[in-house]
Amino acid sequence: PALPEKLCGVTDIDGVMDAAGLSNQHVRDYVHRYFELTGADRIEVVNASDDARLLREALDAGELAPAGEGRYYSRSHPKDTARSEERTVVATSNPADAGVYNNWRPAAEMRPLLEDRMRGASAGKTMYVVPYLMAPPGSPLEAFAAGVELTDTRTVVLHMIRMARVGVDHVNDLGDSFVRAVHVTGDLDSLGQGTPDDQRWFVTLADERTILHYGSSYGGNALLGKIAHGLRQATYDGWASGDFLAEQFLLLGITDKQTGRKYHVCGGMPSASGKTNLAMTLAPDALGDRYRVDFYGDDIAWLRADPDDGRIYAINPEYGAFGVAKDTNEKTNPTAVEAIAEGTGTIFTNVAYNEQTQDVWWEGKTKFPPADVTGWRDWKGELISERSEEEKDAPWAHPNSRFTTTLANIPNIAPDYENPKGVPVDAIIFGGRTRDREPLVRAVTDLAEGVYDGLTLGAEATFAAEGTEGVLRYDPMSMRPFMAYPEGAYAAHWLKVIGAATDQPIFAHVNWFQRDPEDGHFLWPGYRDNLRPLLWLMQLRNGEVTGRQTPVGVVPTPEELDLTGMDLRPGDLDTLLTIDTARWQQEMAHREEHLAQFPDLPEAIWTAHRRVAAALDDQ
Ligand code: GTP
Ligand code: SPV
Ligand code: MN
Repeated sequence: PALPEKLCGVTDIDGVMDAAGLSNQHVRDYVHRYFELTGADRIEVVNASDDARLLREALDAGELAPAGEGRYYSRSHPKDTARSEERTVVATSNPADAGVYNNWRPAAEMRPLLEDRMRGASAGKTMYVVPYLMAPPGSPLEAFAAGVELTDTRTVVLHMIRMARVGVDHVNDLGDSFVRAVHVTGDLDSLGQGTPDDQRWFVTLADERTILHYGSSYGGNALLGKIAHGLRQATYDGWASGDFLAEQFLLLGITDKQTGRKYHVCGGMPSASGKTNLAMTLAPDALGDRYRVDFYGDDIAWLRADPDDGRIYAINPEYGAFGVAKDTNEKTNPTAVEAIAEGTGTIFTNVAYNEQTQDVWWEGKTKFPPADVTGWRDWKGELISERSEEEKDAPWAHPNSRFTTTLANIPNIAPDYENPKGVPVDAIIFGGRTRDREPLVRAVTDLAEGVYDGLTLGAEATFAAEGTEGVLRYDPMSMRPFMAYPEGAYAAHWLKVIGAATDQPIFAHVNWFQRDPEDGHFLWPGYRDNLRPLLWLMQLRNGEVTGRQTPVGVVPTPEELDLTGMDLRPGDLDTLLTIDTARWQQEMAHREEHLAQFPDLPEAIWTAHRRVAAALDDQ
């Protein structure tokens, strides 16, 4: 049906909401309030079935370009290409909610600040009303999963339809229990991004279950169901309700076809450290047809203890994948290549684009960029053929360029990925990019030591300015940018939720990124071969192998790892499985400083730290 148009300066908002079947009065009041505040010209209520029409409109408006059959290309503003941690705040009314990483501010200060920025800022635009659900319908955690994003940008809507379950049915019967998520893009040309006069703010008013984001239309800054709700709001809700954990975790299943056993592994790796790749992995061909790996999720998992069988269950609240394009190719990730093929509805953002052939390219898609540069433009839209001598080696794609594809496109999607209950978790793994010290895998069988390991997760500093060489940028449980309450309480909540399970998962720390100190090559080839240490971990959990006890956990013996078909360099395997005591002792001093930042850290975590330190000293 044709939507009522703006009449004499007054849009018939109620008429639009009636026509779309949006009946929840609390939602309607919220829409009215922000329609007036932002000064939008029109509203439109979105259901997932609007996708085809919105795509056509976006193509007509030049917001998207075709990237072959059933695929799309978009470019973000060049000053708007990633999440901004400095401008991200969690605000509540309780100063005791301030932690080290959550950038806490008083809600009473932030709400007016954001609403001032948003006032009139959507003039001339359409306000899209996007009701969504961050959970499989019927999940025990559904009460925390519903939200309504209001956004003034059409491509954000198209991303939301791919990344979340979208439609009015998800919110009509909920009364007031939905997250209010307002996104206003602002004038990206004049927001002073990254300068002392930065105008952007990305605020989660956690105890009001309200998200106000101003000044970006990219990724986690703008798709509010994903990071702002699925992580920041949900991690706060999980703590406030006492019921669950929300973590930046991948979630996968491994089926041993020979025995019929199925295992589920979830885990945290900091942003850009390999979650999507691990969840989309396939069993290495060399292992024959013995194992199947199922994708459940690549970025967010919500975890709870189930009183019925005493196990930890995990769901992926998302409905799609927002994956890093760089280095995605047939060899590293054939699953991803298929998930983003023509006909999948995939949207690429900030890769390179050929306007004549409608082809896309990014660093690592092929070894070298296309030899014939005719028609190719880089992520900023500049013609490659017109690059100056200084520009000629610059990347064609932005390093944080991404693809957005819906879960159903992923060839190894688990058959039961929509099971509302979720799946029982056998192992929780943590892994960061570390060039030395961390072995390929070390298992941790004690709960407090596992939580301690998560809290001391880090990735090596990538810029000299970010830290001293060899010192990690700690990223507890890979949640540093998404932390919403104090770290001491976070650790206690972890001990409580996982401790409530009578059949607890095993923990492990993994590292795919050890390098040779001489020539810098990766000691472990990674990607599909990462299944091998996970298989060992499942065997350890089953008591089929014993490994070798070290001060920092149980490490496989070389014979226990299935290395069929690999040709590791001599010596590399030894390094991959060795614990360098001196290097670890250095690290323990840094950990002590890191943990000391958090008041109220549970004593069990300190005990675990001291136990590891003492075991290293005994070596
Ligand atoms: P976010 O979406 O930002 O949270 O990132 P992510 O953790 O999902 O990381 P992703 O899987 O997209 O990988 C990030 C980068 O690491 C990509 O360029 C990958 O190609 C690379 N990578 C992933 N796994 C491996 C691996 O096992 N070995 C090596 N050497 N690189 C890897
Ligand atoms: C991350 O940065 O960890 C992401 C991408 O998953 S974004 O949605 O932009 O936050
Ligand atoms: Mn992520």
